[in-house]
Amino acid sequence: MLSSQAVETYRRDGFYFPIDVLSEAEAKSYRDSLEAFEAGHGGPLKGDLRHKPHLLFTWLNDLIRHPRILDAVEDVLGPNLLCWGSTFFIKEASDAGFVSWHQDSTYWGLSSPDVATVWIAITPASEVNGCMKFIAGTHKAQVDHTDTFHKDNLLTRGQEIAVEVDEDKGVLVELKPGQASLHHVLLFHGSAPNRSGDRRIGYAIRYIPTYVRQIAGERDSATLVRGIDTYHHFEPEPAPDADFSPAARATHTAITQRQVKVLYRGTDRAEFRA
Ligand SMILES: O=C(O)CCC(=O)C(=O)O
Repeated sequence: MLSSQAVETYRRDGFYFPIDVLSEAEAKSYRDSLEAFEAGHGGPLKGDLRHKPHLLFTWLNDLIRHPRILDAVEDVLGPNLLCWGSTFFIKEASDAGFVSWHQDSTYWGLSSPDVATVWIAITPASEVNGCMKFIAGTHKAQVDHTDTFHKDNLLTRGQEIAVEVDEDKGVLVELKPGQASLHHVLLFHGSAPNRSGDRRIGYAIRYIPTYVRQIAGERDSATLVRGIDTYHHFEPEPAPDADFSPAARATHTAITQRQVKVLYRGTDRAEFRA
């Protein structure tokens, strides 16, 4: 899927984009599915429903296995792949929500930096609506973070990088609906508020090779999406039998409650905020 030059760019810079995954019409149908659910359930998707929603909705469980996505991820992480997580990053129109500069690795508790995110634009992602910004070449080492718990920060702890970030070097990750970016778990990235009149919707999927382990918390779970898992470091996760079914909700609640303990370890919080 990725050219050798694209793989080299990913290894050198810690990211690569754009990758054409869905057509604009397919991206629109994902938006429609999300918004049909929201319309029947009291408004914008919130809290734990934004996390691991592929365990709740069949259409997202299909998306995490999309061959074009997995082909690109295989090019950088190899053939045996688990989906460890996924998150909707939704910024409402003219909303103060933002994402501080951070490295994903900071609180995930994973044993290796061989972790990649595919962020799919369900709506356009532009400078005006608060697309992500990446800083090339910052994926070589973990740096310290400070937890701010800022009310408008979309990250769990509002964590931000504690060293100076040269914002002028930020590369705008502008994407059309259906396009994706790929970024390394150590890459410095963040995003500004949405100043447009429409929602900005992105769906971030986190992939790991099967040899990675959870080293920070209780036993963790993940979904095998390609190849074979000879390590069994993660409990296998069931795909939802139907959208938002009682069984899918029970599984999702149990799994996200366990995950929240890892993400908030060392604090007195135990609930996803955004
Ligand atoms: O959607 C955003 O603006 C930020 C997403 C992000 O931080 C991530 O996918 O790791």
